[in-house]
Amino acid sequence: MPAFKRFNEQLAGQAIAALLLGARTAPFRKGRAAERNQGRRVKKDKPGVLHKKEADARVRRSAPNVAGKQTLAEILSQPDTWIKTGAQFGQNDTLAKVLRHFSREGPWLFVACGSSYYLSRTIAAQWTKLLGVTCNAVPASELLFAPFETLKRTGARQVVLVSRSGKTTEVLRAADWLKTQEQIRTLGVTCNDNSVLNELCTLTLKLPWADEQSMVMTRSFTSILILFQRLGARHASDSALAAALDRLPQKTMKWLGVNADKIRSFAAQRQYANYVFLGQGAHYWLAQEAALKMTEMSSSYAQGYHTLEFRHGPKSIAGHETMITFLLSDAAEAEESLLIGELKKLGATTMVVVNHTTPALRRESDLLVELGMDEPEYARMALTSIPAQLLGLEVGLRKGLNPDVPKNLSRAVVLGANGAPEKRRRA
Ligand code: F1P
Repeated sequence: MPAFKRFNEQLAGQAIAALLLGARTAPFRKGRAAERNQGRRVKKDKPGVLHKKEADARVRRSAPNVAGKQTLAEILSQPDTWIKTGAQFGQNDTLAKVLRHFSREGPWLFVACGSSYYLSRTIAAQWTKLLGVTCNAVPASELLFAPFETLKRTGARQVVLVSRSGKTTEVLRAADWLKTQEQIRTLGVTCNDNSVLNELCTLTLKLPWADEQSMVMTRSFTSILILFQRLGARHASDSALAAALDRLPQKTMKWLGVNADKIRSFAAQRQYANYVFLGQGAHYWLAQEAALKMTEMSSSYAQGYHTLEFRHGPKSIAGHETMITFLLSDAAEAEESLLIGELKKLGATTMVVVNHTTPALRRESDLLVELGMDEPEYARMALTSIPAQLLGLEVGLRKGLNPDVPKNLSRAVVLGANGAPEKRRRA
């Protein structure tokens, strides 16, 4: 084995051991200390000054404990957070600042966990097409266990680390390691104003207004998606996309007024043993996110597939106990639509999310959700995410659960030095 490879193997071995044992470089220790201080600073606030966290906690305590109330409010607030995202990043021209630190050319690599990983995959798929550059996304653990292989395979020199909480240990450890790689520039993205990502990354973008009080990601997912769509539009000088994103919030407010209750009442009618979400291209990653929303909010069994892949085996589960949601794409809509009728004949219940409907789709869909937008497909992605958020919420409520506080989950997966999750807490 050539010396270079052996050296790399050893280094990788040391890197992995250090990362997994939670060994910290100085910035990370400093970062943790900064977090602890932050906690102490809050206690020293002047008497009578209500810290935001305490204010939020009082709102939580005062609001009648209606299951799913917070999650529903956050889902319906998405157009407002998109407006705030556009305004915030438009005002101080953060996007220009990002372009000064990061070149338009790739290869780019996104690193994240959970919904933030599916969000990263969605962005990577869109950027590859929009910017014509190599753009990948991996779960943070993939980078931690195969750091050099991941960088070699993706050729990444610019890495984006996405974490709504800014506390997910795998993401922070990845940022910690990347800081030791001189040739890499890192862009942190979080809804946490005080994340140690700030100290670990070359530049960090913060969206505190998009954070959720409840557990699962909804408006943080779509707001970060829109931020990167805006960044992509700026990179690609695509003014039509930028203008479409400007129009999206108002159009979505109207759309929610017409469709939110329709989706919620359909979801409340009955529950199924299996929930399937199908999507092609970038919609595949929205299908994965939709399946995760359904699982998190309702503890149901949900899976996501590439639409036409469903015929290659998974189709065996289609039947009266299966509800199948199609997120139809512009490129494959005609072929994807043929599958709807096939699965309906097998007894499955079908929900179809499509931009412009057709008589055939009306016939084959048990619930037809039409977006009705003239905007390009990218600009519709955030809206396309909403039906599954509402579906997961209602199925969870129908099962007597509280989607605001899902079973077994915490807002952030924080691991101890031994690699095991620290006790459940609201991060
Ligand atoms: C990622 C995440 C969420 C998931 C749960 C645990 O968090 O996996 O996607 O819904 O809340 O954390 P983050 O790194 O984006 O904060």
